[in-house]
Amino acid sequence: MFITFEGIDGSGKTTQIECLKDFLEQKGYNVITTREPGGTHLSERIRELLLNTDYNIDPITELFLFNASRMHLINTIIKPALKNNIIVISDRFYDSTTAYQGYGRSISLENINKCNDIIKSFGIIPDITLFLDIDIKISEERRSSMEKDRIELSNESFFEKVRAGYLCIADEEPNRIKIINANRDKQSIFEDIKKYILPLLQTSVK
Ligand code: Z5A
Repeated sequence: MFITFEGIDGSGKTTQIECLKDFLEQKGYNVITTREPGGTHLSERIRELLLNTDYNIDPITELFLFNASRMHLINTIIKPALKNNIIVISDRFYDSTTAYQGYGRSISLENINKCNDIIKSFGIIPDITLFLDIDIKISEERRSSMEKDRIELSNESFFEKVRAGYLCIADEEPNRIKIINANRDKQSIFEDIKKYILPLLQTSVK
């Protein structure tokens, strides 16, 4: 099973992924977690370039770098793990590209979909995507003490567009993408996540 988490920065993805991994492992499942951009040595190097504030990266270059990182992660980690019935939980996947580079950076959705279709042609499509929907102001408060990377330095209107984009994507694929109110405490959010994941476990091998 392939589970992805999406949401704007500071929506609590990392926190909830850790909870879900522990929960699934206690139930006896094999689980690996990964993140985008990153997750392999090469993809982590691409991540460093993408988030480095020294570079001024145009939107199309950014789009290709995210996809290069993704392809290497798929071939190196995700595909082999799924083949071995390991549950893969990824912090972000191609919905991030649609939300950030498509809706946020205004690259045409036609071009975004062309890239996403190449990725999908390798058969790696999330079984479920949990979109942690958080108010921009609350996410900013949660991240106020952290240093900002190149993308986090974007203005509030960029993140408004990204959030609106996520809501459009979720509207288009309600069976796969579940919207979770992430403005609440950690435990309440995790209870909702369990409600979506538990029914899927019946089809997964331990
Ligand atoms: N990006 C892109 O543009 N296109 C793409 O295709 C892809 C990515 C794949 C990756 O950044 C950047 O790349 C990201 C999108 C872009 N950019 N931006 N901006 P990243 O991986 O470094 O960061 P992130 O994914 O955006 O998230 P994050 O900062 O790591 O946040 P998070 O994982 O969602 O949240 P967290 O670390 O679990 O929580 C943040 C803080 O809030 C932390 O102190 C927690 O203890 C606290 N927290 C968590 N949950 C709660 C609740 N419920 N209540 C109160 N406090 C909480």
